[in-house]
Amino acid sequence: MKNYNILNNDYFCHVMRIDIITVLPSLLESPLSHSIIKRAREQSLVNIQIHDLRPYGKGKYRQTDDYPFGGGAGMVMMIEPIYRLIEKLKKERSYDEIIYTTPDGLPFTQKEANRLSCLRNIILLCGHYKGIDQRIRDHLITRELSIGDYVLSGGELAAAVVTDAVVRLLPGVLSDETSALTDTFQDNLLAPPIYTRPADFRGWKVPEVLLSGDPAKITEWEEKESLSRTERLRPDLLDPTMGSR
Ligand code: 6GU
Repeated sequence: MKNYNILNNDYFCHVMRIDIITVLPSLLESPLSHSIIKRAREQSLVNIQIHDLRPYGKGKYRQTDDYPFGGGAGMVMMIEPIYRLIEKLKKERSYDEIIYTTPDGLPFTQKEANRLSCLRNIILLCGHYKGIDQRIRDHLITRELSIGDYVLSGGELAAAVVTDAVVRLLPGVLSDETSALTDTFQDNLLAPPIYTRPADFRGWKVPEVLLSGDPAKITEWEEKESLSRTERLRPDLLDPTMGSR
């Protein structure tokens, strides 16, 4: 097992725990129950708990949202249900970060995924439609993250994205062959093109160099392709004045 995650110097002692709070648990179950994340959970490399906020709702109808003060369209998630659930979780363990997924949060980047992967316990609170009572953000939330400049109908898909990006970085989740070190963004470069058999499909040929068997030449070609792809498609990644990842 390759421990590229050198900051996480006591990772032997614990399993990262991610508690996700949502009014739509089923929206999160499936994205976090397949492939790499599924295996990571089965092997206890991460403990992901999805919490339905509904039972913590108010009154007979377990209400979790209400009309906004001052009027306007849309409902706002109420303080009490979220407060009750977060307090319950906090009594059981301490949390390094309580994250709210929202389009007006800080941009979620590979750098942030790397940072979160070094933490022990985190809560992800999924925003819903219009948003949540500002006092939750002021008093309970420690970080607000957005996955991009577009609006989703809820924070669930964003929470699934954040969880996926973090879990695959945990020690033991990826094999040597699929090491996160070669990912697009890990070095601010896009990945080079890849190919498999057949070497010639109806005249669509694999680049000659990849069939050469010369590892040094192949690496040189891949680095050149990475760089030219990045210059062409994402010049912002190469320009440090346009923000770092
Ligand atoms: Cl985190 N939530 C929502 N609702 N929309 C988003 C987002 C988050 N990130 C980008 N768009």
